[in-house]
Amino acid sequence: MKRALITGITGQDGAYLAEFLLAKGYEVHGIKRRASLFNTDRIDHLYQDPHEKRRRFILHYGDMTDASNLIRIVQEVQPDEVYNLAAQSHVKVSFELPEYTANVDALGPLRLLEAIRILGLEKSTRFYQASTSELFGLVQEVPQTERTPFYPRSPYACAKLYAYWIAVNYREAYGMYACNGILFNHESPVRGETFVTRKITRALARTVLGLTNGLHLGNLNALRDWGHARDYVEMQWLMLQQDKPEDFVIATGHQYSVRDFVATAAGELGLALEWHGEGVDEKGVVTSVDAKALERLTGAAGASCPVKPGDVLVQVDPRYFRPTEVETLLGDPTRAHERLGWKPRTTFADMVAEMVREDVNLARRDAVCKVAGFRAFSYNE
Ligand code: NDP
Ligand code: GDR
Repeated sequence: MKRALITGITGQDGAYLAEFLLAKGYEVHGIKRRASLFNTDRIDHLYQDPHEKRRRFILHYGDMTDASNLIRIVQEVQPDEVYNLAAQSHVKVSFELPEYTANVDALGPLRLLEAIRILGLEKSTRFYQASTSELFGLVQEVPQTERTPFYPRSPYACAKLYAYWIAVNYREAYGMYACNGILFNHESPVRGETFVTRKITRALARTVLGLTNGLHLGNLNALRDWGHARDYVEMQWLMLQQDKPEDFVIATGHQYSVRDFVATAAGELGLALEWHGEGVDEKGVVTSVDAKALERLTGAAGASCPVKPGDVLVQVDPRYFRPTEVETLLGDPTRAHERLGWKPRTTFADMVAEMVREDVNLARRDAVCKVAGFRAFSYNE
């Protein structure tokens, strides 16, 4: 049985990858951080009781900033494959936490690679580094391939640039099987709530169920190549199954704007939008509400929808602008198609629909509590 170690297992990709590897028969070990609240929501369905004899899903407390901890875990697990997914992964937040981001996202992978080397596992343990299309930043070429020059535009991307090159260097210096997946944005119903896609689907779902009132966004013109996380984790595994380690761009080859994303998600809910104004004054205004579509999705009578034609659904708030923005990203995944036989399965429209559906379900649960007037039981009553 192959043994995999996943850092960042509590994150979006970690959860999908763990599920994927378990289905392939792997023993899966993951590193989770100590937190004051439970932080394992995304992997709770995979949990196996520590008292079970033949457990294949095992979590270890750890942190990418703690080298001795990483050495101990790697020694204990003796992994065939290490997937380094852990990161402070929010680009905007990295401007506020630049040093911490560098510590986790740049030095973290170095610590992990060193742990493998110190323990003499450099010829037996394969290493995957979660690299990113953010490396292309101020793009030098469209579409971006494995040969497009990098131009990082945030502390996050600068840290990931170091991580990219240190993985290449350990491959060349020590003959390690280390490779970079240069992944373009990928989303899912378990995407973090502050990334733009999930922020949109969550806010729109909550709006039609009367739990909130539209949303504020930053740069509506940003263009991204959005795929589904479920498709992309398969690629992470495939990259570690080759004869020799190589770096690959993973993308769909299709590009949409943030504005397109809003319109597609709103359309899924039966809301049509028109855009008025420009720049910080731009607004997304509802032009029509398809009560039947809404009813199909939410279960609530469409006519009771609090959103009416003329309502402002989206407003621009400059607080979400970034000091330096990545305006456009579009990947060319030809190499991955040709060498690994990989193609993304989920279309943009299907992915948005799935995210909207799941957020509607979550919002319905909250709406039931609101309508039924849930009140915690008090022992003094
Ligand atoms: P998430 O933000 O959902 O998950 C990040 C994971 O890293 C979480 O498990 C988090 O733990 C963990 N983590 C953060 N800091 C530390 C630390 N100091 N020590 C240990 N673990 C830590 O990211 P995604 O799943 O979306 O992305 C996975 C990786 O892929 C990241 O490296 C990201 O930068 C990269 N990437 C992502 C893309 C995307 O579009 N999703 C595209 C390209 C690259 P906790 O749950 O406790 O916060
Ligand atoms: P990104 O994802 O920065 O590409 O990094 P994010 O969803 O945060 O932003 C995408 C684009 O949308 C614009 N935007 C907003 N973004 C957020 N978060 N919130 C807003 O309100 C908003 N309004 C507009 C942004 O300016 C940006 O242009 C993600 C992360 O997963 C990284 O870890 C990963 O490396 C890259 O994708 C590839």
